Amino acid sequence: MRSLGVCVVVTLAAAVGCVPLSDVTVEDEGFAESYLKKFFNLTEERSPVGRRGISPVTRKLSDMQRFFGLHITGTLDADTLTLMKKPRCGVPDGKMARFSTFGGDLKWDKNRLTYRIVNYTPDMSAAEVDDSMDRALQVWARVTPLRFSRIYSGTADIMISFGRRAHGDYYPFDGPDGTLAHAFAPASGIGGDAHFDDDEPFTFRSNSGYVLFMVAAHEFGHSLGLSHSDDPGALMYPVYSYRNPDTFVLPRDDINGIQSLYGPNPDVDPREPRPTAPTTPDACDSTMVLDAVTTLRGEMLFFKDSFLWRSYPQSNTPQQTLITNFWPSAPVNIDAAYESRQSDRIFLFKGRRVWAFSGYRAVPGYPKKLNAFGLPKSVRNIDAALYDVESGKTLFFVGDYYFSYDEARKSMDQGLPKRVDQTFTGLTSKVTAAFQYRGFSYVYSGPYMFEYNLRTGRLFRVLRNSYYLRCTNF
Ligand SMILES: [Ca+2]
Ligand SMILES: [Ca+2]
Ligand SMILES: [Ca+2]
Ligand SMILES: [Zn+2]
Ligand SMILES: [Zn+2]
Repeated sequence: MRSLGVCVVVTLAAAVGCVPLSDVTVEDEGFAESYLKKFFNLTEERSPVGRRGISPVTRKLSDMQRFFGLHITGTLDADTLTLMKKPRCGVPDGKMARFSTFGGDLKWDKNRLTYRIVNYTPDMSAAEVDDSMDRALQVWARVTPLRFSRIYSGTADIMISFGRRAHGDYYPFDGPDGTLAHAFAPASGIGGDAHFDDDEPFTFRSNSGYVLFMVAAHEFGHSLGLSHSDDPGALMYPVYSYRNPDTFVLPRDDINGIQSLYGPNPDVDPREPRPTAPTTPDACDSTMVLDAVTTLRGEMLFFKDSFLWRSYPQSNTPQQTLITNFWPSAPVNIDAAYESRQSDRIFLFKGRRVWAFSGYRAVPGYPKKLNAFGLPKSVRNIDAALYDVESGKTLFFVGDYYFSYDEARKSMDQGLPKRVDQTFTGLTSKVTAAFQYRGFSYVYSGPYMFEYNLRTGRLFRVLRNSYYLRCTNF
């Protein structure tokens, strides 16, 4: 069982703005226990609670909470249960680490590996399946000495097949959702093989269904000896997230992982320009400059690069996730964001374009141009946006100036733009993000956050990013 990489890849099931569960039922407790057994090696033994009163369930709950960056309570709280209910990869998450490997000698002792696509899914054309598998293997070949060649008969190191339910190993699939695929760590025989659950809707590049290339790239990570990472940006994170297969670049954490087993690619020409491997922003980095901040149905969202953190009042711990997990069609590296209470929409700005979402749903007709908000054509991008609940106006920060947009009249206010420092005393450097929360307006400049009363213009405090976006490292 040690070589098993059962991978359940996952959909984001928690609703935007969902209300965390308040009551844990007996059913939930049973569910949680089987989750911990499956993924955190909770053993069946019903040993009496130790002298110090820490039960095995409490210990494993704490392990799980640590792995996923949740608040460590050792109890089955709402955040923990919500995370457990997301379908996920079946490989146990034992180690609390960025990348990890299956350990020991579970790696290939040769760099030339063969693969064979044994059968196909009806969801896609054979050419699309071939292409997805080939590119998924190249993801790993690009950063290692590993080379893959395809064979069409006989036994390959990596046998790739589609199946449903019981499919010839002792790990039957579970029907739609839940487990999407699984793969076995390097070894002879079934080792290295990757199986895909044909009860899933696989797709070539659409954001509905599961992108086969992404699922396969993750599984082949197991086939080569990687286990799961707790880095939410890593390909080897246990939870499936949609990413655009055409622009996917293997994250730094996965590169570090695979190179710890096989070393770097000797064929890389260092002069050749390559896309930089993305790293996952860290809330504990006190110098981090956020791209944008907004509320969304009572939560706070903090944007940085391809990620957002969501923080809801009931929770101590901001949850980091890919922006595309929320909204597959959303831009990344955004300039600004705000929530209009009037229309119950969130707007994301990047360059001259603006996207609109209502909950998880993309609002038809978007992206639109900035001038849909009455901003002059000369504005190429905005730095920040802030929706003022009291006046129903949205402030757009552009360089040293800001504009004011009336959400009800859907037009720009007269007499603007105004200088930022005229209204926001003490703010002398560039505005980088802004939002309003519980009656106060927060204007960010770099890693600092200025707290204002917008009506009086009074500056109350200068705070750090971490005031709301808490660093939860322990
Ligand atoms: Ca094999
Ligand atoms: Ca399944
Ligand atoms: Ca910004
Ligand atoms: Zn996995
Ligand atoms: Zn299988």
